[in-house]
Amino acid sequence: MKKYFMVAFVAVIAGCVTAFSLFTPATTNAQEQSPASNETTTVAYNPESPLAGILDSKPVANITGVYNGEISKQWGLGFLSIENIWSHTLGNPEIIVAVLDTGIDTHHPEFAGRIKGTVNFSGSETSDDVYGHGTHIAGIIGAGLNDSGMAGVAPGISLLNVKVAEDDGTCKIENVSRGINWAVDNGASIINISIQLTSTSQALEEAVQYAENHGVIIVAAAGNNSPGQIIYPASYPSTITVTATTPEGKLVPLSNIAEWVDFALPGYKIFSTLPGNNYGYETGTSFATAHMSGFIALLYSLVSDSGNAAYEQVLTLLEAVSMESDISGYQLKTLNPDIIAN
Ligand SMILES: [Ca+2]
Repeated sequence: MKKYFMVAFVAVIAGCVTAFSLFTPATTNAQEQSPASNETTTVAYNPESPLAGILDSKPVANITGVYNGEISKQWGLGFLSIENIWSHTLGNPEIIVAVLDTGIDTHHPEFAGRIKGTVNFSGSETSDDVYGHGTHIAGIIGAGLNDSGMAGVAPGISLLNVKVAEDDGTCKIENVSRGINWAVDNGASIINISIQLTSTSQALEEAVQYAENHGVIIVAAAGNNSPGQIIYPASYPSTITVTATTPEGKLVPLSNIAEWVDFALPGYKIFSTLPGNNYGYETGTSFATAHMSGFIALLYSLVSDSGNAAYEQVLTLLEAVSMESDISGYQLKTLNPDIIAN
């Protein structure tokens, strides 16, 4: 059976330099500081924003000071002006993001009580994350705001651990298809796929269609270091496809770019969880993708509809906070939640 490689690790297996090892240590260095946001501005929002009516109806939480502590290493949260939305929701625990990946370290304290299901479609004997990729993705999406380590974009939402990739970082197409179907059937609103497949199958096409029919959003990585190749499921029109930027708004080297790529989001030196109660930095389109999944989970947390009505409303809100941007000469969308704020 032909195998395919995880986004961040494809070049490792090909014997080249990886997209993330160029820049990032494998483990946490407490002295290292990513470009951190020190924003502590008072939350306000433009009353003409499409989000204004929704935000008006939500209680305001006190998040003063978080930028100086738990999330100081996470420039991606500053990029998202996360305080604008966190003051209204940290994420609804009924909103579920499925992480189709190498597994999640479900014992990591950052996910305590919020992993609502686990399944193992891989050939591994364990549903835990041996490789480290899936735990990092899960942390970016939903690590807890618990005065420890770091926080995910949506620290209040719930997760599904859908292990579809092997312990060496490779992945079979049919396991991605099975994972998508399982996630839809088990309550996911969003499916994060930071996996690059270079071919597809009828079953994968049908699974992507199944998700769309059920109002489930698939967020997929554009992939790394494979110029000119069509990447699946990222290239399907119904998926939201994400490539990676630096804090300066440049395309991260080796990030794929193509007409089927929708967004560019933070994917450089991204701090997140690793197995064994660890943390560390990684770089690549995988991690940019996770920012989008977390952000969409917050949008889902703000809408009161469910099912396909929520899906349509969330896509409308996403469009409202998106803007065209020049990323190293390419016209891509990025998120501009400052539209909400003045
Ligand atoms: Ca935390």
